[in-house]
Amino acid sequence: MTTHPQSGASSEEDFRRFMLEHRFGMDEVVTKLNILRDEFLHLHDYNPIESVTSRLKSPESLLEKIQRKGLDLDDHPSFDEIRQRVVDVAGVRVVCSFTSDVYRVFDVLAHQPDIRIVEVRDYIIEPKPNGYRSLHALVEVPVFLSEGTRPVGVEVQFRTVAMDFWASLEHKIYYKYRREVPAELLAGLRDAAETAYALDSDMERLHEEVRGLDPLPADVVDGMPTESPDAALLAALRRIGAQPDSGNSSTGS
Ligand code: 0O2
Repeated sequence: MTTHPQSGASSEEDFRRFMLEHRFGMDEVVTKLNILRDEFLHLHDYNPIESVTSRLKSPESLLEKIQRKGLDLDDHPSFDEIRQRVVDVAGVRVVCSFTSDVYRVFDVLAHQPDIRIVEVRDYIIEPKPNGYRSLHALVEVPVFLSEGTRPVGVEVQFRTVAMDFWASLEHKIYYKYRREVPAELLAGLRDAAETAYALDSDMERLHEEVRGLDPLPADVVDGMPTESPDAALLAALRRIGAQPDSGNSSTGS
């Protein structure tokens, strides 16, 4: 049976299968991360995971990336070739509070016995020239189908809130200007990326300092304003002091 992405009925079925397998793999990884998040939330005094989201590449975006990766559709590349070149058909994004959390959550996931780490790209230590920072891990997870087990590749992006804020703005600008972003905007984005990274470093330092202190009393935490320019700092203090997000206002002691 041919596995051409664009010809004939069997290809349509192959394409459906290709996308479904990626969705299953993505769902497996999301479940793993949500379990970790719930465990941290309910059984530990600190939750490093702010959010877990996922997306399957749209057919249009997949076609565009197949071409960007140098595959010629006229050559009818097989789904195996596409799988090898386009590794982010299934994508999961984990947003963490602090940079150290990014590595901590990655490490916990990477040590799960059914996860195989295929490749890691550390754009935090080595940001892209435009300022983009994130930790990218290509993982392989087994998907159990009626006909057997299939390893599926999923790209997991780990980043902080500040990195995520920057990346979503950059993504919007990139598409607004159809990839022809004016030079001064590019320079502004690079500066903003540095500012975001400096904020991450400051918050990390404060977080470490606060962690070394006794937990804050509940009445102090409850009296903290919720709207403030330092909302992120307050959120960190609250998390350490009393977990108000989970509706629990105990001191955590
Ligand atoms: P979308 O819309 O998220 O699906 P390579 O040619 O190997 O260097 P590749 O294969 O794109 O590049 O891999 P890389 O660099 O790991 O990027 C994979 C995904 O990371 C991208 O997917 C984006 O989601 C995100 N990403 C990478 N670089 C940037 C960046 O500079 N800015 C932003 N905002 N996101 C980035 P897609 O398919 O490009 O996009």
